[in-house]
Amino acid sequence: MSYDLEQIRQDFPILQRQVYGRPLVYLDNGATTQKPRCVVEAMTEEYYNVNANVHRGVHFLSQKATDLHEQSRETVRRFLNANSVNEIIFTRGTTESMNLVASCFSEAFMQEGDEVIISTLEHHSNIVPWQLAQNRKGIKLRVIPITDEGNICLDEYEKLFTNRTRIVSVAHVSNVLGTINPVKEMIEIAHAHGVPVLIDGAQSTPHMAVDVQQLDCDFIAFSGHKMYGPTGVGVLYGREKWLDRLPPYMGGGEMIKRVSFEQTTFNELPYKFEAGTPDYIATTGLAQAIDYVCQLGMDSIEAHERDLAQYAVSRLQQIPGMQLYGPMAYGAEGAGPLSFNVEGIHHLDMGTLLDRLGVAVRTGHHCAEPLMHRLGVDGTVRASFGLYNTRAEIDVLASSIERVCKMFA
Ligand code: 7TS
Repeated sequence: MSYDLEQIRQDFPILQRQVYGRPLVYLDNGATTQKPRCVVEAMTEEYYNVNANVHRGVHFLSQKATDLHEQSRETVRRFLNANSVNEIIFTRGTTESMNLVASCFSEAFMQEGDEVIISTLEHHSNIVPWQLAQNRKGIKLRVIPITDEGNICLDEYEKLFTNRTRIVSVAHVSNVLGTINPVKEMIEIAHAHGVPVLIDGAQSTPHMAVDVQQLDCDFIAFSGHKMYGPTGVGVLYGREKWLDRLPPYMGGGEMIKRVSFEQTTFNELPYKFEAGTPDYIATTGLAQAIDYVCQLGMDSIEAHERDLAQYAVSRLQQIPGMQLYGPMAYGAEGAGPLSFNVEGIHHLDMGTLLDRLGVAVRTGHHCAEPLMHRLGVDGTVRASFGLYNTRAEIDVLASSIERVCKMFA
């Protein structure tokens, strides 16, 4: 642990509040994270003192706002170690980034009968956009199975490649099981077949260093709000050679060079994919959040969250009737999210009663219904950790689960 946890917690005002008269124990970071003061303050400061639309004004404020917005893009580039800012597209979040690729890639490169490979443990935002493409273009989804422990079957993955495979699209980290997929290896395999790879980085970028050149991925998507930044902004990284060849996603201002009723030409990267006024206040907040986590160090954050997750596994495993899901339940290292059910207690009841004890967790299918079918459950309780959580909070989680169990006994 190389940062001062108690001091860090002071940066997040919400962590000082109570719910139902109890201290808040916020363990729903997989859904969204809390915001440090610096993020909110940078956004407020921009609204109060800089606000103007970007890329279109000659006046002072517009140029200032544009500078801030483009500096934020450079911050994201550095964060991902991308080659160029042309490869950083601002979107509304992971969902929009995934839809952009599914829509534009299938439009440009997929014919009826062509195939996309996804996995059993995907979030709906990496399933449904491909099904929309299936409806439009007649493409096929091939699904990598998982083991009972919740790991991707790599052998089966390799067998799914055919001469119709056009793209692989997989999560880096499962939002339900915390499985860390071997994406580097999966990318190597895909590239050996001449197939590009889209990574859903929603649950990895907040928790570990992600280097697009080291991974050698072709696309990666993530959300600002899951990594201590604001809602409404996310990123799509795309290799320039692919982005250049994709058609635009939405039409409108900013994404064009010249428009006439006869013919329109499109803007250069990254603007070709950024129709309309971007949420330039949110990009400022996102850049602040990135600076914040980088100052703590992604490796320190990962080490801390691994410790928390390991500790949570050891505490929860002692509870009678506890069923933990995913690789961490079988001894694998990981930083969470951690899913569980307790025998005889519905996940919704567990979540509702934990809430009354001040513990915020998520319950249900976690937007991963096919994974629920594979696990043979209709939902789980999920605790997901952030950089500010403490071992003491895990103790509260464990003792609160025990209290709920007693109520049901
Ligand atoms: N992909 C993964 C792996 C996710 O966990 C999520 C959100 C998304 C994509 C979509 O992100 P968005 O920011 O565009 O909504 N996951 C969750 C969750 O696990 N609980 O609430 C949202």
